[in-house]
Amino acid sequence: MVDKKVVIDIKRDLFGANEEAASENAEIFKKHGIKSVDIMGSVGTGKTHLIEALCERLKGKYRILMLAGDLATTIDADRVAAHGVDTLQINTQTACHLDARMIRYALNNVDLSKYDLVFIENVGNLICPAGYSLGVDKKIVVVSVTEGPYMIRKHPLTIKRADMVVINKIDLAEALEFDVGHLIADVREVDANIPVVAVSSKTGEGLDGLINVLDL
Ligand SMILES: Nc1nc2c(ncn2[C@@H]2O[C@H](COP(=O)(O)OP(=O)(O)OP(=O)(O)O)[C@@H](O)[C@H]2O)c(=O)[nH]1
Ligand SMILES: [Mg+2]
Repeated sequence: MVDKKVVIDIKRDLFGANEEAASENAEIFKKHGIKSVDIMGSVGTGKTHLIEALCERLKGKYRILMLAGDLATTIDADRVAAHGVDTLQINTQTACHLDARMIRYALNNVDLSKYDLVFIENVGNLICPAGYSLGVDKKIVVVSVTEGPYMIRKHPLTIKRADMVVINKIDLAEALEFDVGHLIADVREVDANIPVVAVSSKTGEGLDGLINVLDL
């Protein structure tokens, strides 16, 4: 008797399809000479604030497009648009992350000849976005001193899948008795070589260094 049971590895299928779409996105960015950065991090770590600060510093050098991922609202896209930067909000409705096909849909709906740098703000969440490649040059994770000292140790996978770690809100470290050096040491435990930059997107401290490390 023929065994007609077919086992489909849904996880492999799902992630495989995303990887394919991500490779195609990478080709699209390359074809248009666009640099691209995916910014991940928990809710409230300062992803939008960081993008606003970077746009202020970089909008004279690059024509920037910002894609904002959130379950609902256009709040983050509106905040960045207030800096004179083009934005597009992607509302995922139920999904806890952006995926490569959502980015493709967005890219298909803009004139890419108008841009040379794309910032993508992923959905506020330290877990899901790390599992989905978007086809960008750099995937960075923003943690901040307000989430407590254990974020890195609790989320090693996200660090492993990132190209860079940004520690934000260092202006608050003293008041919160937060040891930034300790957090950097935690990152080093997970990945000895990943670049780590400590910044305050509020005061601007560390942002020039971050721009350097991002090669922008
Ligand atoms: N003191 C201080 N506050 C900051 C800094 N960066 C962001 N904030 C504040 O932190 C809060 C959250 O910042 P957002 O930029 O909205 O954070 P987010 O990561 O985009 O949040 P979601 O999109 O909701 O996940 C806001 O009140 C910001 O003003 C910083 O460097 N220092
Ligand atoms: Mg935001």
